[in-house]
Amino acid sequence: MNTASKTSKRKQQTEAPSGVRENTSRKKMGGLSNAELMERARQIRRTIIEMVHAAGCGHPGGSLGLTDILTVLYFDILNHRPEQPDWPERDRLLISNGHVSPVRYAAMKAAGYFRKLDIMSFRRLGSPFQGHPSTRYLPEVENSSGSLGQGLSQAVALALGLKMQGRTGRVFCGISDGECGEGMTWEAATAAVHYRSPVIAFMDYNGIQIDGRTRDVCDLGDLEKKFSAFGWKTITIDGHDFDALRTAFRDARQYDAGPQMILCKTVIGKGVSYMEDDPGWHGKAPNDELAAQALRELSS
Ligand SMILES: Cc1ncc(C[n+]2csc(CCOP(=O)(O)OP(=O)(O)O)c2C)c(N)n1
Ligand SMILES: [Mg+2]
Repeated sequence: MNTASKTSKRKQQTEAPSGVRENTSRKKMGGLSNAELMERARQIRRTIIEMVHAAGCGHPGGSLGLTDILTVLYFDILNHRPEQPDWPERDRLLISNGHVSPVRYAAMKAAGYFRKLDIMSFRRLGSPFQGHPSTRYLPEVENSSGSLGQGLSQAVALALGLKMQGRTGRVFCGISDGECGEGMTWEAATAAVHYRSPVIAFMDYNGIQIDGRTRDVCDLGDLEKKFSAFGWKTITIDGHDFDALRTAFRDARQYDAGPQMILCKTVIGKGVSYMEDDPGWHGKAPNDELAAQALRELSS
């Protein structure tokens, strides 16, 4: 069964009961104030903590660090239809650093996806919400991941393909700074310029990877200068500033003559005091006490 037919099969299963108002289109989701986006981000952060705590494993740090970015994308930028995930004209969001699956699942759920699926089954045997997303079990996620460094290549090619087909949807792709230690990232960076792929990439630029700070593990240098030197249109912004994020992504939509990289300076573990900027929270679950503290800090 191909992805499209799997998606429509799932769509039939997830049809909302009559009378239930769906959170349908960008029109309905757009137009949110920064305060409203912030509130959604807070709820998404709570869900991340609950999912990882319930599973007893997972990656809370990068997920919390990316929450503001994904909130802006799903609620203000992406042209998508949660009730019709295989809509051909949709924007695509690929996430290459798949370990941040908690934020992806939680943000998509908040935006109206997975209406009849339980994201709290995260990481359980047989759950569609695998630790690293797979289109085999969850076609809505657009790309499978786990092996770092591959998503940018996929996105570069997909963006080019959609453009050649005359489709209006744009391709967004999240990568991490740790992935810039992967050679394949730079092959994608080269090809994107050669073929003028209109991909809109953004980086979780938190200065941290699995073994510690990127400058200590394998110094990546100035990543804006590197992408710029490869020929990408680049900008560095604060990945927790809603105005900066909205402006950068909106501006990016206006340009399709080549690849763009929005480098988002983020803080790993953002929103939970004991996780912030601590590489130790790259990939472990909080215990009962720490989860309760996190949820207290994330209460309104
Ligand atoms: C090809 C590949 N090599 C190594 C790993 C193991 N690994 C998992 S996460 C990670 C660190 C990646 O850095 P980053 O995404 O920046 O981490 P974060 O900021 O989320 O802590 C590594 C090396 C992997 N998943 N895939
Ligand atoms: Mg990182």
